[in-house]
Amino acid sequence: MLAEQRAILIQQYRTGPSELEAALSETPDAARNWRPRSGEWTIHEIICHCADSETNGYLRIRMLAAEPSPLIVGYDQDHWATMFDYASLPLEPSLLIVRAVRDSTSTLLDRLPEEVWSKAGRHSESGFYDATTWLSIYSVHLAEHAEQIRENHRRWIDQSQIELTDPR
Ligand code: NI
Repeated sequence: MLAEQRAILIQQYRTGPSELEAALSETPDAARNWRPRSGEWTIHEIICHCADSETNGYLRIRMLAAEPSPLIVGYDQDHWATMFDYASLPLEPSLLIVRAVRDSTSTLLDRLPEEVWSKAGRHSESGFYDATTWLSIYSVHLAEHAEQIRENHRRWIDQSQIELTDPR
């Protein structure tokens, strides 16, 4: 990957928390715990997932940069959501975590030496994984979840209207 492309992805990574916060701020409280469908996350759970995923990402890029043969350990994100009962967790610490992880790691990314970007690591489930793999995934991670929040919100509005017009 060219340094210019990388700089664009790092910039996307940096602005992720603002996108997530903006999407969340547009949703009313009543929509945040609404589950679109069994097995899908609520808006509240999406935010909690972001905190856990981003902290994994925080550690992963540091392992990739600093360790000689980095091993990235996969995890079952749906299991984490039920295991840690995301639905009952407070939202604010998760938002603070996401913001702090990204602010801290953006600075680190700007300063990584060139050779780090192509140093091979391994993911316990998906195999080959290097810092460029990492950046491709995490640069869009929060933007994708911001879109998922907007989509949940749209669907919540739709079903609210169905309920309102439903003859009883
Ligand atoms: Ni995710």
